[in-house]
Amino acid sequence: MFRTRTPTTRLGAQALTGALLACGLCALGAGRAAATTAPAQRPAVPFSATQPDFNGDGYPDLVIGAPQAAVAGAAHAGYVAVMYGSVDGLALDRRTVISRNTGGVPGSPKPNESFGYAVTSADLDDDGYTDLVVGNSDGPGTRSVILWGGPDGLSGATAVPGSLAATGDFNGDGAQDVALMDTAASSNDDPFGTTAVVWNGPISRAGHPASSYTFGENEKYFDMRAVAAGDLNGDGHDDLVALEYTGEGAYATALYTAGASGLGNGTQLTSEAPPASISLAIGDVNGDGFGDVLMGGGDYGAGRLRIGYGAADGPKPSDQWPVIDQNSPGVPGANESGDGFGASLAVGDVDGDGIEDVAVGVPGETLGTTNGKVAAGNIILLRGSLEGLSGVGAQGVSQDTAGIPGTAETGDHFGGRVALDDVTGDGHADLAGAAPHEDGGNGAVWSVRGTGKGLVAAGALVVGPKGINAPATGAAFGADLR
Ligand SMILES: [Ca+2]
Ligand SMILES: [Ca+2]
Ligand SMILES: [Ca+2]
Ligand SMILES: [Ca+2]
Repeated sequence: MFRTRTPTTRLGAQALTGALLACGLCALGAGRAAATTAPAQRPAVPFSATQPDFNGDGYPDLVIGAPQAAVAGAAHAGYVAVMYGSVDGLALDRRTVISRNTGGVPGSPKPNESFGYAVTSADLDDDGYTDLVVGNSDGPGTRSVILWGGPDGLSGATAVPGSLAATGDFNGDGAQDVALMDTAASSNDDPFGTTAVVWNGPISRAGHPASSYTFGENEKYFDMRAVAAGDLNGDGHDDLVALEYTGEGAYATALYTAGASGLGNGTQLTSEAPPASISLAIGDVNGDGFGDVLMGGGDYGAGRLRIGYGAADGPKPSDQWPVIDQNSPGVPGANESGDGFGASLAVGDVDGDGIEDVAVGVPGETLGTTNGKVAAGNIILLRGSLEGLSGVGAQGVSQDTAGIPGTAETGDHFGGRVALDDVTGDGHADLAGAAPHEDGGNGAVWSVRGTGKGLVAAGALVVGPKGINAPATGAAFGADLR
């Protein structure tokens, strides 16, 4: 759980506002079913308070991965761009670009390392400033880095094992931990296998965790492809969900329920049909204090979002999970093969009612009814409520939405990645949506503001690599966001 210090008191105040609004909704909903009653387990700080604030000014910041960029002559070496939030949102001149070529970052730019293909954050040294974990895709055997937050933003770095990371307080001691997976994506029958280790926080800048342990007995034989962390059973320990390649063309998702000693062995949540292009997120979308598992995408088809609501004994079996797709009432757009509804997901409270909402990327969506722009892409905002996530109040945003910069074009894949960070610090999460294929594969990211009425076009901004003087050609800018 994110703990506030002096520079982040704005976030604390927003958390209080959100809680009061949520209680107001409880009162309004008093005549409804007992299931809407707020339980005692509700956390003191909403999940959305875990947003990254690297410079500790109270305004959450946005991280953009550009893993395919050439750096210092090394093709596909990659970098990350950090855009700092402010009362006016993001600005092109308020950013830091960091690669293996940046002073203080271990290593040097390496062809095909794809630094920045996966990014995640938490305050890992417990100094009140969020830190950033940047992964590479050249595993197994690769080493990621932690970039350290501070009053001037990110600077300095420490090498850590693995290519893919998830942060959370797994052992429930109040310090943020990081699960580090040394893994890779095998395209053969046999997985490479994963070495999964947790570094318990706080972690020193010299690279020493408070303690560490390995977890996941079966993962020695499986590849981990995607991960998400959050507390699904309300016991104060963050749990982990992972998408895994188990070999012979088979995929599954697994749940690692954390206990007093942290993460142990996984149990299977779902089996997935290949190619298992699943995105994972955890957030509390029904305001009951239990984190809920969100699984988006699923195949090259229309895509769907499955919701495993958390509870004291964890989520129900997955065959009982509700499903939302573009056939669901209120959800914009048509349910078509290839849309990839849910190929990317992000959780945050956009409308400020204290309940988390979900941005759903639909990067394969065709826009326009005649001569449709195939895979121009779309992002749909679904609202959380005390009854759960639904199509009620859903909104679609694309480059063809009035007031949004840019023009939707065939193959942009707008919505290939999404994030919900409150970069204006007003208590409403703002949308970041990437089109990694925009501009011939250079990529670009849009920032769209959240309000009490949802997403609005006013103040929308587009950030591309050229606009921040970063390497642009084929960069896949926005291939990951945090
Ligand atoms: Ca900030
Ligand atoms: Ca820190
Ligand atoms: Ca919940
Ligand atoms: Ca909300």
